Amino acid sequence: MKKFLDLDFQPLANSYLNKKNLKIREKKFRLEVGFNKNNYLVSILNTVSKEKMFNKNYPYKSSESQTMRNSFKNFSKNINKKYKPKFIIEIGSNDGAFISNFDKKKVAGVEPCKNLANITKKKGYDTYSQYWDIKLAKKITKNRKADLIYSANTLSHIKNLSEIFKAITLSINDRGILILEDPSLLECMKKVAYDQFYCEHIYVFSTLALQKILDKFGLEIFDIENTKTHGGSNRYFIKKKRNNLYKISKNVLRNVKIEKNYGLHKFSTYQKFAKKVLLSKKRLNKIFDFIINQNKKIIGYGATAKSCTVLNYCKIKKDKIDFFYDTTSFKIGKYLPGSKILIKRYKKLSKKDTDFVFLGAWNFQEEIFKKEKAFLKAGGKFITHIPFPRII
Ligand code: JHZ
Repeated sequence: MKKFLDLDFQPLANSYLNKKNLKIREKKFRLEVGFNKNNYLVSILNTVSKEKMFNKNYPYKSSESQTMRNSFKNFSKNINKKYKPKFIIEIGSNDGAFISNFDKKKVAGVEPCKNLANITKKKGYDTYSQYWDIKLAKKITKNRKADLIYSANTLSHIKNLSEIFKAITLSINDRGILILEDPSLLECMKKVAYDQFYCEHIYVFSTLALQKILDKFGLEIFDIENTKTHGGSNRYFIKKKRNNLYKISKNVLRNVKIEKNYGLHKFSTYQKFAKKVLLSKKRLNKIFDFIINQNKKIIGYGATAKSCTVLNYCKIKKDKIDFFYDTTSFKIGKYLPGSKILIKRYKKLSKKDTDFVFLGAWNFQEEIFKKEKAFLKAGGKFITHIPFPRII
């Protein structure tokens, strides 16, 4: 693994602080990103134990955005129509944004964060509040193997991919499929979205890297959908190599070609990206300084895990952003890690309250701009760093 990016010392992205903990020195780790020239995998170099990140206090809920609820709903309909699965397992079921679209008898969720697992358990969904591994896979599939395993924004969080894929291959039947959905490395590079890297995102996958990894477990990608969620993701349709039910779609070769043309198999591409990241930091700070020098007020919108990387890397603290708005109950009244900026319950934006809004949840720009039409019409401005720092 060869390092190409250094994002400084970072606290745990989803460890929001209570008021009483503000004075306590936070644990930080060095956030560095590297490239493996043998399997093309891009990953962070220092990892944090899963128990420290994914536990009963996990604050992120997938159902918090209309975009994600719609995406899961539409995709569930497609799955039922196309594959007619009788038994589905979701790895990383969070608060049930995906599984709640299915008949309770047909799905099982796996979610190690107890606070989230309890939400779907209460709704009557079979939910295993454990980390996905071979032992758990055997337990869940003791009486029936899965026709489909789905996992969105979860695999990029799990260090031991070998255990994961072994558990998956023994859980799906021979006609069964695996669908993985994770942020696309290509989109991350193109958008200079360096905030896709934080403690939880151990990997940001390319098709090139995933193909190499899957090959070791007798698995292969037979189709790819490029989706808009989370700043541009790939939805990979995967099968056992010996399963001849599905033909390999042209989309697979197309994605591989595009990634190779961009140079995702070359270290020099990542070195160029690192230079762009440095420039992005300088420009974002210039924008903040320009606004603050005019005595204008800036607030944040969407206290995302991604914001943690940006704010701590660019050293933007509460002297620059008054507070963040967020809709997530677990986050309200707490403070962002590192920058210690207060998170307030979301209120519709008004030009009377603020002049500028830093878009922490840039991946939901469309949804947010629709919601805040009145603010924009009144001359309110957003600040974004994607794909380059600017005022909108
Ligand atoms: P969002 C999390 O990352 C963590 P984050 C995790 N590691 C991951 O991989 C991705 O999710 C999938 C708020 N919001 O989705 C809600 C509003 O307040 O970009 C959320 O707190 N108003 C599992 O945290 C945050 O913004 C709104 O209108 O980077 C969005 O977080 C909308 C749309 C969102 O993920």
